[in-house]
Amino acid sequence: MPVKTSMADEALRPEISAQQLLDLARACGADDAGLVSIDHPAMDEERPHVLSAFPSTRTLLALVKRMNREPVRSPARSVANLEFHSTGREVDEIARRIVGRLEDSGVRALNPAMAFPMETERFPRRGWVVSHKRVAEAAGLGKMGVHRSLIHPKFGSFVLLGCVLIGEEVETHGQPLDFNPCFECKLCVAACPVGALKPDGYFDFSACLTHNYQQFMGGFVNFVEDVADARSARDFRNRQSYAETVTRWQSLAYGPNYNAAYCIAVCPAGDDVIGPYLQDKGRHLREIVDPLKQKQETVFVGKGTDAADHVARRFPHKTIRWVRSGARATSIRDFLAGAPLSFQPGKAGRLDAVYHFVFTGPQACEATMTIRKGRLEVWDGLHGQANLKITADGRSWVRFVNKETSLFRVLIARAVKLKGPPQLLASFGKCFPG
Ligand code: B12
Ligand code: SF4
Repeated sequence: MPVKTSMADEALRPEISAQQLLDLARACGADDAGLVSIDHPAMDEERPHVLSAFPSTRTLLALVKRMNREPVRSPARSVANLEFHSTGREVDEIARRIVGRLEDSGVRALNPAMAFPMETERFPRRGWVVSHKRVAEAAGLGKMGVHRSLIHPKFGSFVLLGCVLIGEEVETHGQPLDFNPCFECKLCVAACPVGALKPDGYFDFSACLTHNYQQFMGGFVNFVEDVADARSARDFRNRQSYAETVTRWQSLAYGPNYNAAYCIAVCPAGDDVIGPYLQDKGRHLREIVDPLKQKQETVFVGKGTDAADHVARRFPHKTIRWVRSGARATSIRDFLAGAPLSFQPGKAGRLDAVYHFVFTGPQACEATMTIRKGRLEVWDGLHGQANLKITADGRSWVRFVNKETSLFRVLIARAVKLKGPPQLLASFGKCFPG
């Protein structure tokens, strides 16, 4: 590809224009593309992760690839997942092709994965190198809707995202959209089998992860532990059904077996999508939303979770399969970072309390958690007047939250000490049933 090279002392530094990069993205197969500077304020949270993967990053080239709509809408998971995987592979190939072409022109660039593989030694904290949603939003390629996925103004929710990190500055960047294609119809809220999406925009991360990602990542760990714990083949079959074991094989052989992506399937937003919906909303419900809601299927939920209540109330024809949480804290850092992700607003009810945590030992640190009006806030350090103060050896606390030891044992061993009413610890536990 043509690259402008400046004269004499600048000759070693190739110059590339914004338009050349956007044209290159399209030539390599992207359906849309946009540019963001690494210095953009929207990149504040991403910057350290991006620079740690590619310290020379100056510009991010956001990529959009559209998915075919009907396969994504199908109640047949094999069909929808094939579309996700095929488009996902295309995104990775497009990004890799761009990097190759840039490298041939003397421009340094790097392609983070579309989704997998991830930096799994950081699981269950942040495993991804860069948040493609954030880059795409900042580049003006769409906005996140109620369902938390990016909605492209033309292709709607039926897109997968990628990006290329580029070691050069460009003269112009994209501008975020001045409107959100999401028009808050809440069809995504109604279709989600585990109620992960709330009408007010709250996202129950653990409900989504536990059901949707049951056959891989943390769900796979649970599967392996069942293999290890089983006393015989018959005992194992009581823990994992024949179909579940085969599904896990399929996930390993052909790619993650997502159990639902109904939030994307039912979304009518986007210029290419909305026409038929506006013409006949009843037909959209009958032909696209209802088959997913009415599908008789297994739904994976943790005991005592909001998701379990939701399935029983909204989808009694679906079969509940009780499972352990897919995400697990292995350190105090994980516990503090993961608390907002596993918090269950429905279980918090009217609880209004401030918790102080003082962790001792190698993982020593202090933190405050406030639960009020069904919301959890977590801060470093001790703030405000505590209703319950918990002083705990970090390792024992992690074992306790993972249910590897009981509260009785850690209290007797004085590995955990409470100052305040112990029933507040029970109320706290109910908010994190996983
Ligand atoms: C982590 C992740 C997930 C997590 C969390 C989703 C989320 N809302 O962030 C889970 C496992 C639940 C998930 C599920 C799905 N995902 Co996903 N996922 C990602 C990933 C790796 C990063 C997401 C991200 O940017 N988070 C950061 C911020 C911007 O997200 P947020 O919504 O503002 O806030 C949430 C997260 O920060 C999360 N969070 C905060 N801390 C942590 C820590 C951990 C460990 C995790 C996991 C999450 C997490 O909690 C916040 C509140 O919900 C991207 C790939 C990538 N590298 O970008 C794909 C991506 C977002 N996923 C995608 C898809 C398609 C899905 C599924 C449809 C999968 C499927 N086929 O069934 C579902 C849809 C769920 C939904 N409604 O959001 C697409 C979305 C495409 C689009 N149009 O936007 C992406 C962009 C992959 C891609 N390259 O196209 N996903
Ligand atoms: S289904 Fe409706 S509410 Fe949900 S993201 Fe799409 S437009 Fe927004």
